[in-house]
Amino acid sequence: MGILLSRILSLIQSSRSCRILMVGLDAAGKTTILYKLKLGEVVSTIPTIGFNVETVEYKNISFTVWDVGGQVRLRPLWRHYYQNTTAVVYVVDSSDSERLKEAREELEAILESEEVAGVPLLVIANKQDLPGALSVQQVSEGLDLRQHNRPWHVQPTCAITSEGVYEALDWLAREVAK
Ligand code: G3D
Ligand code: MG
Repeated sequence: MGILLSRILSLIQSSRSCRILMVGLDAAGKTTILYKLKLGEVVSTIPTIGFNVETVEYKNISFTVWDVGGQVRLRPLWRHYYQNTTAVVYVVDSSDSERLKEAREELEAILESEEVAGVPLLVIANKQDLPGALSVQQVSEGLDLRQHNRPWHVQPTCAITSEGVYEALDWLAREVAK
């Protein structure tokens, strides 16, 4: 926690605004993580374009969160949120190996957008507490992360207990500070 705070403070001192997109399939654990970060009030809105978006603002850092998957027709609308993105956080339910392929397809659909070209990618391999959870290596391979031309990192977490959540942000903060 102390490390996280100091990283966040150094981000603020750099006075650059920092926009973080946090996405993933529904039930991956995004909302849980957002609340665990305790950065501030989580605001949930349903813009006219028709999907639920959660945001948290903390000084000059903003998190924007939504569910991907299932609705290919909505994808073009997401681009509205891509502009000036500093980092992408992709949350995966590690216990849901059946949907890992879908998770990979949705991730690829986001990352092919030029607005997020080269932007660091943090993958959160969440729900590590559940039996049969995929390992970091299995998640990396399942998402085919090596194909991406950007800094990336996979962090195992259990959002319920916050285990790994601050380490995840620590990686992110270091990348963003570069
Ligand atoms: P989403 O915002 O990505 O859709 P949520 O996902 O944060 O709403 O989480 C979906 C469900 O998974 C929630 O359960 C939540 O408590 C649970 N969950 C989140 N992270 C973990 C984790 O690390 N381990 C376990 N075991 N469960 C987790 P409910 O029952 O509220 O739907
Ligand atoms: Mg949610």
